Amino acid sequence: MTRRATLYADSVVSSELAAPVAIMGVLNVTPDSFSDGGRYLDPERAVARGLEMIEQGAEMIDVGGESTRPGSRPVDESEELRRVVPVIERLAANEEALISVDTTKPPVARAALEAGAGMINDVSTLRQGDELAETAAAGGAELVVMHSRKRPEDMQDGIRYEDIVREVSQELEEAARRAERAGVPPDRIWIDPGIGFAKTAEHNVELLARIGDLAALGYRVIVGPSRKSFIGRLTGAPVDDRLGGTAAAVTAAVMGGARAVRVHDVGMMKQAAAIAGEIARRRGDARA
Ligand code: HH2
Repeated sequence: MTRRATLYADSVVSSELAAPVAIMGVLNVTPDSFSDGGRYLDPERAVARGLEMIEQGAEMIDVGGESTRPGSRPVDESEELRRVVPVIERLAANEEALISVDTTKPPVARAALEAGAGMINDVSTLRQGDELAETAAAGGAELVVMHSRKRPEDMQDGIRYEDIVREVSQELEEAARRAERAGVPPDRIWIDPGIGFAKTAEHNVELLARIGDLAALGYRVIVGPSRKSFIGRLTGAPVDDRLGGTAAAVTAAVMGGARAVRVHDVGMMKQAAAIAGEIARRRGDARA
């Protein structure tokens, strides 16, 4: 069975992994993403990078044509389509991984599914209505609802939470329920705390410490801490030197019950997730 087929069949376990954790490789076909911006704008290089990550063990590849880093500018629909569709078409021909499209625009999501993607990754928590969820439902696709507030341009302004984990949980649960009402089956819905989206470093750490509260909502949890600025804030490490911090965050997420992690450094994080997943499983056995 291919990894893609295994992912669809509830369990995201690839046969060689003892622990049920899937790796989503990040592929930004953008000039301005915070860590890999400009490296994969050329479709040939983007496809080669996607295939490389699949080779390293990624079960999913998340293709994005619009940066969401704090302060980034929106991209118009035709440009986003031009960036992602040819890359998705080529990667989807590979049966080994599920291709995801990182977009908030329903027409881009529809075109991506037609090109062979099987997952929509929405960083806007369905704030713009139900169309993305309806698109996922109509295409039989998986849907990630990621927590954020406002748009990337101004999301870091006036961040306020009384209880970050409770509020993120509530907002994600509401969005996931809306997705269900729009026709997406619950076992095709993923929730994501949105590390770095309208959050301070302390908020991100708090969320990682209490991933179990999100997992308790009953949807599969995916977490994307890879190379993000909270790691720089806590350690002083520049963006191209955050492997250790990312591995620690991946470990915490998996120990808390995350079923997938969205990362740039696929091989390294596959190792971290496998070991963390194995330890979490033993800990569960010991408690049972
Ligand atoms: N983070 C980013 C983008 N999309 N999707 C999910 N589900 N979870 C995340 O944490 C997440 C995401 C931001 O990171 P990146 O894609 O590396 O950078 P940019 O937005 O600058 O392209």
